[in-house]
Amino acid sequence: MSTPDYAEKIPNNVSLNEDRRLQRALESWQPNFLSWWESMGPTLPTEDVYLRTAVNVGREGWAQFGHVPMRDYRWGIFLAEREGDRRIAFGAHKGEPAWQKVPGEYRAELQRLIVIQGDTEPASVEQQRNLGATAPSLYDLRNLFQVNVEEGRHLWAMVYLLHAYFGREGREEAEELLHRNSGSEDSPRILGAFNEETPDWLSFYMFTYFTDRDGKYQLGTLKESAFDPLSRTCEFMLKEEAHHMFVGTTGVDRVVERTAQVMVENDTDDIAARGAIPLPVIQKYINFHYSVSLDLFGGETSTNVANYYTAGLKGRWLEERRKDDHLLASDSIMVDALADGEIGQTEVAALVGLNTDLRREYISDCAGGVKRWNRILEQAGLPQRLYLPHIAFNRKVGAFAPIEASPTGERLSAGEWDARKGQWLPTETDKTFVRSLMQPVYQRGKIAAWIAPPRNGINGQPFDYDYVHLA
Ligand code: BYC
Repeated sequence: MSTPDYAEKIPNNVSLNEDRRLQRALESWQPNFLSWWESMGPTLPTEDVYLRTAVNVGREGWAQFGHVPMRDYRWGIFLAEREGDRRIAFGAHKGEPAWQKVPGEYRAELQRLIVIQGDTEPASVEQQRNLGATAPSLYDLRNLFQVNVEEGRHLWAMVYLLHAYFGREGREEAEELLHRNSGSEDSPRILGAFNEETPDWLSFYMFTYFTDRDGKYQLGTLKESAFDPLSRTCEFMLKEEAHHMFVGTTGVDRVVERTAQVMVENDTDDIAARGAIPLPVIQKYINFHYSVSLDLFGGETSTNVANYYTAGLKGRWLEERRKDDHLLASDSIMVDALADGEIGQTEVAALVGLNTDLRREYISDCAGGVKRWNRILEQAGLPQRLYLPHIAFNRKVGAFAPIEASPTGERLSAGEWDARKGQWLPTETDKTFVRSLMQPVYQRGKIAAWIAPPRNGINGQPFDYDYVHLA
């Protein structure tokens, strides 16, 4: 029997062909991944899709574009190049050389972080699997599939780490990543937002804006990790992640643009009957996706995160640009909290407040999108504005989980919340309406009536390019 050429079969820059044990382990995982992709991945049958495939890690030419059948997409393993003498930038091991192996004392925590990260990647593919059936254009359909295959590659990235560095337990966890499923009663995905549905394209753009952005920030903190292979993997994943957020940002831009246009043309806010999405519905979708994404950062205070930081496993956003001692042992931070039952803040040790620190970075980034969308409204001459709801609104994790609050931060009783939540979160009627607009448009250069076309195509191609060939 000839030896399979894994350097070919699984494109990689980790010298897979020099490690037969690892090759075999990944060989036995690969068919399981493919059968997961077949049963839980995109449902719309396609012949091929104009996809970007990662082929290298340098600054230039790291990806190539071309029409490929999705099943033949090359899910490769790519780590950013190794920095010669990388030193740990924070925590108790600050200044020591970055680790090339997993220290025994931190094995369990590192494995847990990698499993949580890995679990989100296939979850999002599962959440988005039916969206192809209602794509507003071939351009959008292609972007959906691009996001899907890259989330698949990010799963590979985490599975590589589990297989290469965590022995039998790591291999078992890699199997579990294919067995848990988004929304499953028996074995759901680990984090809350990844068990929610993505049933329509407005949800998809909101998800790629708000939830993929959590991915950006979490990957940014893992990129600081003392465990060098994790750091290098995350660095490369962030490159792909940028496109996912572009899809979200410009997707919401285009929905708002079309809404504004229809409002102005008809001189009314009541545009549902005219086939566009009313601003209050867009606001409710923002409220939902933003609040469930805030939950993804964990509690406002967390001893887990303090331990991760001190151990050097997970840093802060842009750790090396912070002007402090990178130990934080004697610092404090004000975190959002219930103070005497009121929504307020309290002072805690900086280390236990690190989830809050990261969430704040994320929140100010999110505000950028709202500013863009409001500029679109302003340019259309409309007085309405979109906003981010209060941090205590609709929270299921952390300090505000036990209470209810309005989008402006007014504390509510359970009864008031029940009576009013339909004003703030998408109701069944809103969702049914949005879904009713979701009719597929598969003709080249055509677009659904509820969204504006993009300004530019992908990789210099025009909007009317044949981005997807349906089967
Ligand atoms: N749902 O100590 P705490 C992405 C659990 S997205 C359910 O405050 P910690 C992507 C928590 O596990 C990025 N449970 O939490 C985006 C803990 O359980 P134990 C994904 C939750 O550990 C789009 C307990 O509650 N990556 O890449 O400080 C498409 C107490 O919590 C949730 C990561 O998240 C929740 N939302 O922080 C595709 C990075 N939140 O210990 C991909 C890795 C918390 O009591 N993960 N819990 O059993 C981490 O850094 C941290 O584990 C978390 C939580 C930030 C998630």
